[in-house]
Amino acid sequence: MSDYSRFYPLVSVQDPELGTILDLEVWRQSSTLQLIASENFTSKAVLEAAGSVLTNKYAEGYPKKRYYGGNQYIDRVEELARTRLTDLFSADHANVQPHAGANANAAVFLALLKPGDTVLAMRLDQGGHLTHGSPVNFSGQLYRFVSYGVTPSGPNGERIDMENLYHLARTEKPKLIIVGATAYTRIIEVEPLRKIADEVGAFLMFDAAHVAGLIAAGVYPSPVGSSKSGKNTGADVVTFTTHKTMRGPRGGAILCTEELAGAIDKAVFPGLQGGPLEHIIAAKAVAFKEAASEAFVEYQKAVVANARVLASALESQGFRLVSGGTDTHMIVADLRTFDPELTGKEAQEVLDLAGITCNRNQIPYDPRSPFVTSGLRFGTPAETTAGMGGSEMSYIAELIGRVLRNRTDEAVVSQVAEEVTLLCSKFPPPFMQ
Ligand code: DSN
Repeated sequence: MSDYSRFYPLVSVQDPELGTILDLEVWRQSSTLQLIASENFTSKAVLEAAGSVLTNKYAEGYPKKRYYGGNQYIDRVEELARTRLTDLFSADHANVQPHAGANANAAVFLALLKPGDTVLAMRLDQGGHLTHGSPVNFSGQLYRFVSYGVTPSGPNGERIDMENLYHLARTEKPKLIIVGATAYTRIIEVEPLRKIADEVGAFLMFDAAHVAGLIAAGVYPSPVGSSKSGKNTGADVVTFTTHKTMRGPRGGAILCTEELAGAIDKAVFPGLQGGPLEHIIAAKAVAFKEAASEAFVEYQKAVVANARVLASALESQGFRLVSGGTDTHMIVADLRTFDPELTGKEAQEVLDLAGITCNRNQIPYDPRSPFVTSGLRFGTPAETTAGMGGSEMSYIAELIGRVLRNRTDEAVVSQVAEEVTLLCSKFPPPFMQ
């Protein structure tokens, strides 16, 4: 391991205990493969803004409506982030204060629902998110969630079951319909959902946590709605995280129609959060500027192209792909065709030993529990940022197949780990460059 103290010279001297741990994480991020679909490498400018003096400031409230003095420059930071975000997505209104995607979703529920209200959302075990009504999450405890899922596997299978969704919308009369998922590899078109929401008088929320960067770059259709002129053909609210395909700092954001702007802002603050993290909001502003560039469009096209190559190379290794492939940055692989005995848990652990970082994931109608699973989820955002392309994706699939086929053979696991280190040394993440 090299000396990474140049990244945190004061920490390494003043707090060597923490410095050593940071060294290890820098080593891990730069010398092993980052294939978790919800992760990315930010630019150095994003890191710099996130580590800026703005962390010293209390700014409860919103620009020009703060509860503390001394916010004249902070206001400009937050205004910049909001304007860049509304411009990027042609949105009526943006709130950049949510500390995370879960907070963004919670704020929407607080703004639009009363406890006990019915919400229609995607099943967690078929691709949905914890905050979409899981019984162990506040969402499932405060609201009455009804879930739709995906169609059975087969040609064009494992897609959102629109017939069932429509049926549930008409019979359950939800106040809110949520679309958008954490393990769904196909494009979700907003127009038919808007029609269903209008017919049953529901609000429509699109959780774009995973695909926000793809949307910003125009490689995924925009679900963002507007109430400014005529009929809204998009979602009433779009929530997302800023650290996945958006490639910004860890955090959340909300876009909504002009009509809902006041309610959403009130729900974020004072409804849910206190002082905003203005250093993170500054880093979001940097990321939103980066996302408006031509280079970002090219990057997102490469993310999707890499995912397609990785998907088909994994299929050649014997994995069945949920939905048969991907339109996005993400792949969900069913391990049972590769080896019926292999669980997602064991596969994730062996891949970790070989320096290939991904996460186990349930597949639709998975007979195994969420802790064990029959699937693995992979994503290309981080390694595409590091500069990898199609030939590296094919090679990675071969490494994954080789190590999982020989998972009890320590020599093979070590050999793959060495090859991973060599590969990663040729594609350093931005913070190493
Ligand atoms: N959205 C989850 C993921 O996709 O990893 C984290 O909450």
